[in-house]
Amino acid sequence: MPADLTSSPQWKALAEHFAEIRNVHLRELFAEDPQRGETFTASAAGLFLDYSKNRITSKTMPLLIDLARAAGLEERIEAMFTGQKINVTEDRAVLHTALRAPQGASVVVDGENVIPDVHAVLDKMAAFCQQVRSGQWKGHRGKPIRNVVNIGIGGSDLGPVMAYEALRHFSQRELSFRFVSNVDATDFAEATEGLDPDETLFIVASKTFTTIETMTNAGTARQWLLRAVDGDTAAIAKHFVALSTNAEKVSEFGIDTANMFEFWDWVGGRYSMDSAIGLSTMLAIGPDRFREMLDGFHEMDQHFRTADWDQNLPVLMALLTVWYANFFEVETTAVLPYEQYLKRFPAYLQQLTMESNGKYVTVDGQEVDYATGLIYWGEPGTNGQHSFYQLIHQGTRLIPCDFIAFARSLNPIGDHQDILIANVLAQSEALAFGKTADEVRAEGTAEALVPHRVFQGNRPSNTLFGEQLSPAMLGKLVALYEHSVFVQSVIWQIDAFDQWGVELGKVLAKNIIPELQADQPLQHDSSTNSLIRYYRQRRQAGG
Ligand code: G6Q
Repeated sequence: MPADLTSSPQWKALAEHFAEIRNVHLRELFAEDPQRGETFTASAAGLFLDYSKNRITSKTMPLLIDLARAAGLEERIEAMFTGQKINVTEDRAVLHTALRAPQGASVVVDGENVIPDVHAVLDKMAAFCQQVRSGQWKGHRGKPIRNVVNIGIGGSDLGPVMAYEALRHFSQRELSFRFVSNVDATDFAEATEGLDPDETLFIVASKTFTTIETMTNAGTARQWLLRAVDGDTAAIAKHFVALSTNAEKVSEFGIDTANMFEFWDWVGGRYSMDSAIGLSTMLAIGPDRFREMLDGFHEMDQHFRTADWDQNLPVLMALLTVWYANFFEVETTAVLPYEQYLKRFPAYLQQLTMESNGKYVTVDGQEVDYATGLIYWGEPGTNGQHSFYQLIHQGTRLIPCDFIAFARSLNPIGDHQDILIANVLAQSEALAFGKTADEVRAEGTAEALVPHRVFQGNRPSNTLFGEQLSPAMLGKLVALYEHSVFVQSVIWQIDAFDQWGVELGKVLAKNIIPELQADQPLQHDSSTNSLIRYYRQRRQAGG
């Protein structure tokens, strides 16, 4: 691995190449090479990636691949898959790939093969889900479960919410699913509004079982249930289950560890939707479809591990991200699914990408002198076209886009799908090629309006196409981005699997809570002190 990335020969070669092509327009690149739309593509695991509308020539990807090789990508991939402790700041293995490995595989951590444990938990989850879904599992007063409320935050929420929305089509519609994450009581109040406690199951999802938001919401849920059953704590066993690594805290809370579904410290929160944290997903779609999702993840894992890098979807997407972040100095990227079921996918990706690669020091603690993680954002198309796309088309910033689309709708009605797909294709075309002043004039536009109606184009995008959204397809898509994030981190030499940045605010909030609740001397900065006083004076109505 180069000690200093930006002075490595591979980086310098890229900088020189960038100087040559920075002003070259996609119009020229397409005109020069009529095969471009076929050459710059790759397919794997039922996903087709068209990356031809990127600002690259035939030299670019080989140079980026050289950079990845020099950064030790090959060894890092193997280190991850084989359970080495690549999360160095937490001294942990990073094994989300083991969560979807087939029975019979072997991944050894601290001398032990973890795969049998993974499958034992999956079996326990499946047995539980079958009981709940069939109505065999009864609440405390004998009613079957109709409502499932997942309480969790961050990695213990975003994956489950996203997956539930994405796979709603495959869900058991008699069961309703709600998600509580925010410590703002409104979240709990609205999520439980109208629910019958006798028919409600709470899933407390927390790797550590110490997260203040989740523990506060879980405590409130317990009171909500106990109020309905005249304080009979025996009801908890029928209405609460836990997803955690911390059995001690789970039983301290009052949940029988027989109702706990375990995972392990080598599963990072934002990489946990395919662990026990996915219990709500399995309840919704059933164990067989959950297995299909895991198989989709695994297929992409295998592709990532074995395919040549010039045909490797996660590697290609990661290298393009590095290209834009470090050479074009792009700051954000938009993820634009043309699939309504993926409406929470951009929010999910925000955590995956930004918590993983929002780091300013390398694995060995050196401050970097290059940009790392991009800002991810997005909304489903076509909605975004009628709001923020304006800035992508005609603003002053370069925003590479990932368009995601499927050939077949899960709800084929009339010609909706053709209209939807025409839009996604039209957007990437418009972004790449734009509209010149001559073209605008030729339409008879008044001269004063010409500049307003010119589209400069040369705005890059990837298009990811699949046949149809399914549990397996979702697994492939998530794994694709997980591995892309990892490849980026290897090049940037950062630890993609820790999240120290989340800590400071948590500690400070704990200190402030008692200061809000009782009058006591304040020793913060003058701004924080005065905000605390403002709140204290107003926290009670009429106070
Ligand atoms: C994810 C982060 C973070 C975490 C939440 C919830 O990678 O670590 O988002 O998932 O803070 O943590 P618990 O699951 O421990 O409650």
